Amino acid sequence: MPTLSGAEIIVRLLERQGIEFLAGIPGGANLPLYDALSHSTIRHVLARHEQGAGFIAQGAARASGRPAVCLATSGPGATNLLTAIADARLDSVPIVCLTGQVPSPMLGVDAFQEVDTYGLAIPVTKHCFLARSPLELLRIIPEAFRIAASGRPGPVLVDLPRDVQTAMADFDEWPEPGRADGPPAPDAEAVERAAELLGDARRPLLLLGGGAARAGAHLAARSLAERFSLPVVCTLHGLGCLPTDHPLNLGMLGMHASKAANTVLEECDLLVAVGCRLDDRATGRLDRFCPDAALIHVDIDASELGKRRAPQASIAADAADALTSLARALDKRGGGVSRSAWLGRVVHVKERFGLRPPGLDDPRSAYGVLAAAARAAASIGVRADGRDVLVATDVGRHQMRTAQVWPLAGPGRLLTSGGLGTMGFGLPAAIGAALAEPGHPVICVSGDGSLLMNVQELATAVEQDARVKILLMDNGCLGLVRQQQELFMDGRVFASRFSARADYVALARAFGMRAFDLSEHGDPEAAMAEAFAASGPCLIRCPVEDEPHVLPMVPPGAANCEMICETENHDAMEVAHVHA
Ligand SMILES: Cc1ncc(C[n+]2csc(CCOP(=O)(O)OP(=O)(O)O)c2C)c(N)n1
Repeated sequence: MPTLSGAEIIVRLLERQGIEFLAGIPGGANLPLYDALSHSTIRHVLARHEQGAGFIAQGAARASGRPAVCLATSGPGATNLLTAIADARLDSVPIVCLTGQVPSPMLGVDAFQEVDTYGLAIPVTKHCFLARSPLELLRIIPEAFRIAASGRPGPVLVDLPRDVQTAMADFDEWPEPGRADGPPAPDAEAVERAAELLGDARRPLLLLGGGAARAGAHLAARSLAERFSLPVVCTLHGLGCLPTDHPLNLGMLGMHASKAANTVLEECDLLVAVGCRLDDRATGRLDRFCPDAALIHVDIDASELGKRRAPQASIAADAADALTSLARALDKRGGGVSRSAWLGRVVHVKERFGLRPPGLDDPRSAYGVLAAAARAAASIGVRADGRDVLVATDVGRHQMRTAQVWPLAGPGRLLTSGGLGTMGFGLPAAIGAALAEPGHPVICVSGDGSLLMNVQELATAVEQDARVKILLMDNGCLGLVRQQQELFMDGRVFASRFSARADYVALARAFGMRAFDLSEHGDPEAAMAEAFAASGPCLIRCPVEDEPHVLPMVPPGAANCEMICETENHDAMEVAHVHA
């Protein structure tokens, strides 16, 4: 019968859970937990800001698909963590956040470093616990992991008053580690109804989101698409589900999609949306999204079905299971309509309206440097098991360019803050990914605005010798904001230029990181390949002063078909309906 303190119980439960490392910052209210951790085999990653710790955990969870852990003390430690938690909630990332709290008898008296962490966290977590006794931890900690990983994943917070960490408890048995519940099986009737709709559709389109990527549904999706002639579009988090050069792949939909993708959405008569929540960045003005289409919605989270648009059929299930059942039901029905006119139209639209980013061949341009980096990464990144580089981004123009042109070899390779759009995500998320998946080089595409939001984590990257390669797109401004001011505020650029410019190469070196300026290298691609192949972190400054706008772009509040394109500013899209 073990007799252990609450802090020791937590650490043993984390070990039993298989946690290999966690990120955090100690303080008075979580010191007992840190003391217990000092006797553990679990590696502690000392972040330099709690938001950094939260994003390190997120990077690890996104890259590995398993829940990851971060720690913070009470008060400012907990509030600093909240942005990373909210970000995990919107992007469905399983993290378990353990926060120190003032001793239970002092709760509610405005004690030193007391905030109502539980109350603050409720709206941004999937679930929240306030531990009241060390024995209760035997239930709460495995439950936190179960909830974080089950169904639609998300962040769970456990608030730990200091006295709960120090109190001793006797107990008989360790609980089983918390594991994800099995997903609900696809309902046969719902599958049948969906198969009927899909069987009869003349212009169907498959939309794959982060849920499809996370469920490993890319193979089932590809097979369905190829066998039943469905062109495919992806959300930001669904990118990589189909190879970039697959003939049925139209790439990303929505705000920065190709005109081809948004045109096909405009023309489809059935949208099969899988593992996505039809958020506004993807749909544009909702009442004008896929105006002629019926909707089949597949999501593991039943509360997403009908949340934004009423579906004609819906399946609450794991994406891979649902797509496999759907294919089986279609096989049983047999026959089906010819979709050759639709596929012909898609080929035409792709040829005519596919993305043609400017400067792709010039490694010193904003798009070209990414294309060169992707080639350099491919030359060193692919391992025998076929796993390649992971790409983390920050938020801004560089993020959308990466989504547009980085050729992803599989799902889940792009780590990016899609829902909350949090600048400062990139560097710490890349560190977490590199630590969780040490075989993968991780490339972090950042902007000079975003990098400064969690620049302190350069120290963490160096300390951990994380294999993170930062491609810093240095344009001296908050590029995406400036773009919006130029396009939508009649060119009134305000508060979006930096008049004081940092020397980022010197800054990285000051943290002990290797760094170089791409403009000083004759062959940028070779210089990047060399940097990517080396162990440890590195910063590569890419000057992109006169970058063009990232286009196409759907103006805020507009319909996707009102996107601004390269050549025909503000012109509505040509839409030719095909009734084959
Ligand atoms: C924490 C946070 N604050 C503000 C914003 C609003 N915002 C979106 S993009 C952007 C500019 C990003 O600049 P930078 O990182 O330099 O990237 P660029 O657009 O220049 O490529 C800003 C301020 C945000 N997304 N996140």
